[in-house]
Amino acid sequence: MSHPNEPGREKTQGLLVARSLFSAQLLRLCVSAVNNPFAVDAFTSFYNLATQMQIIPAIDLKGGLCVRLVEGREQSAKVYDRDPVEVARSYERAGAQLLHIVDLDGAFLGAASENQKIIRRIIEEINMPVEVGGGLRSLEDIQSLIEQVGARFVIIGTLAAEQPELLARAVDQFGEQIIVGIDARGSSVATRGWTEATEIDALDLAKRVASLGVQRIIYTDIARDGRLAGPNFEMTRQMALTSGARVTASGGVSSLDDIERLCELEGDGVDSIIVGKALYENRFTLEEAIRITNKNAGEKNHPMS
Ligand code: AMZ
Repeated sequence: MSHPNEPGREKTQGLLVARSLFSAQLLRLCVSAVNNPFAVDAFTSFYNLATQMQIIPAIDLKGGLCVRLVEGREQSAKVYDRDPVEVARSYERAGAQLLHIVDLDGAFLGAASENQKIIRRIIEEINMPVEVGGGLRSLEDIQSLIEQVGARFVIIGTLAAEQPELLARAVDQFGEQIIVGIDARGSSVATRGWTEATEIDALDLAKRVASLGVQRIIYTDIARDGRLAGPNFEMTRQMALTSGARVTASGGVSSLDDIERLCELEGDGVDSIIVGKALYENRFTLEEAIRITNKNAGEKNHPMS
């Protein structure tokens, strides 16, 4: 008979605890899927996203066109494509599993903009799920984006920094469909289209939103966004370690080497990478980036081969 303190027994107990936690998570997701039909697909993508590092292509919309800004400055907008629906289709053909869309007019205005019509068309035309942010400042905005426009996930920046109690209600209602965008200059969070500097520390905000139940944070180093100078690896890593939430790296990704290096942060909780300008500027293709993450996942599963 084995003794309660034997290592084998501890291992079995550990496995049992892990299994029951996993079952509890499954149950929670099933219940939320029944209560909220929009969560059914979120359930699927939860596992897709969890299996290996994801490359998430970005479409930033301004006046209905695909643009990129430099460090988020409205005046720096450069139009890269006039047909966002076709850009989205091309990303899907290249193998993306999730599309990131920012309604820049919404972020600057603080309200949903005309871009939502295009976002709805994109969602109708493609099969992959879409995460959308920019200008969501109330529960109604969030609900409408999910239920009327069809966003799988919504990204909340300003509201998360300014109204934590409202964020908590959004998380209660929409669970893991709520993603918080933490955009920072240095260590300080910026809001309202990045036009307002706050005194909120980015890592403190990450901890706070995670304690409210937020499971995913998209971290952007504003000083690197649109500059193709490489992401802020250390801060991205710290964001994941400090909060315990899963983190999407964003801002500055410029080369396949950046992708390789971000893959090294997977163990710390960084599980996805947003790529924007580098694709438009042909620094590398989406297929090449995805190939790197596939190779990495293969090596993880078969370390000796
Ligand atoms: O480039 C900008 N000036 C900018 C931008 N890309 N401003 C906001 N955003 C994005 C954030 C996040 O995804 O990265 O909009 C979302 C947050 O918007 P809001 O309105 O909730 O703060």
